[in-house]
Amino acid sequence: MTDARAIPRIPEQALYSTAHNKLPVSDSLGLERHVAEMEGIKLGPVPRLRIPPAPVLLSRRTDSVSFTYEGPVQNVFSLGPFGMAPWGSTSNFTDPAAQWIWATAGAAADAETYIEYRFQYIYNNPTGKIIRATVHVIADNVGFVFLNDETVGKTSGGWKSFNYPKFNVTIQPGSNLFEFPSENVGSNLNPAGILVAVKDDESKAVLFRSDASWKTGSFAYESGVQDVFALGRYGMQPWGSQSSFVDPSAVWIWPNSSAVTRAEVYILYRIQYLYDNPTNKTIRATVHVITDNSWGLCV
Ligand SMILES: [Ca+2]
Repeated sequence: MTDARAIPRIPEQALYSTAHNKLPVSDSLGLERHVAEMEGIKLGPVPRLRIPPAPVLLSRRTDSVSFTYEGPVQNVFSLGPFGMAPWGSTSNFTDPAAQWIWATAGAAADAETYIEYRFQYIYNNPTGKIIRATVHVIADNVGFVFLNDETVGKTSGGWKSFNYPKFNVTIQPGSNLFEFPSENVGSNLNPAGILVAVKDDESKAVLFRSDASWKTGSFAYESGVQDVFALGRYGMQPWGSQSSFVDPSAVWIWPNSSAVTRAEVYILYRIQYLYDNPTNKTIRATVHVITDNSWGLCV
């Protein structure tokens, strides 16, 4: 149960040795193919790589987009307009009508820290043309700006400064998904919110601003999941009960029903469980895991 085995792969040195270093480094699949061919291994056709365009390419694209909100979403809470306490009006924010929003009510006074909320807004550009615009954002405390699944930039504070974060973006024709994954920081409950306005660079008109119509995303299972098989309770063979596992009612599971006696090796399964915390408070917890054979944990 302790023999962690590495998944075999082509050593990195082989990919970047002198013989191959004229190949485009970004095309790692091509590199692996090239190495395989040099070693006399026949491979099937290369699947088309889906490489997201770099931001510079995005600004030239004029194809229509139709993004939708990501995951199950709920409405945000509007905390109040620009100028409100505790943030004040020192920043001289570009749009005084923008509202501070957060995922929990009362966040202008107190909000949990280190919980990431993904604030979302879909802007429909009906013009049939791209719009060059500027995203103005003040975050209490930190986060990112994403546009149509691409990272635009990082946010951090700004309510005390004229120099709060601003980002140039290109809005495509169609439904554009703006996302602001944000989190409050600190060792105790403290104020949290984000304030956003997006302005057309040419007309200087506000295209949209943060208000109660925004959504905040929560987590969902990733697509394509299927049920696991229950193999039997803790204590069962071949694993036994020597570990004195914390919960004897826990059940051994695996994606394959015959895994007690026989399971494929070197296949990485992503086993997921969605825990819905109904308390509206942070829960500090310990994860107890026994795995045959090796594992990693994402929360
Ligand atoms: Ca804060």
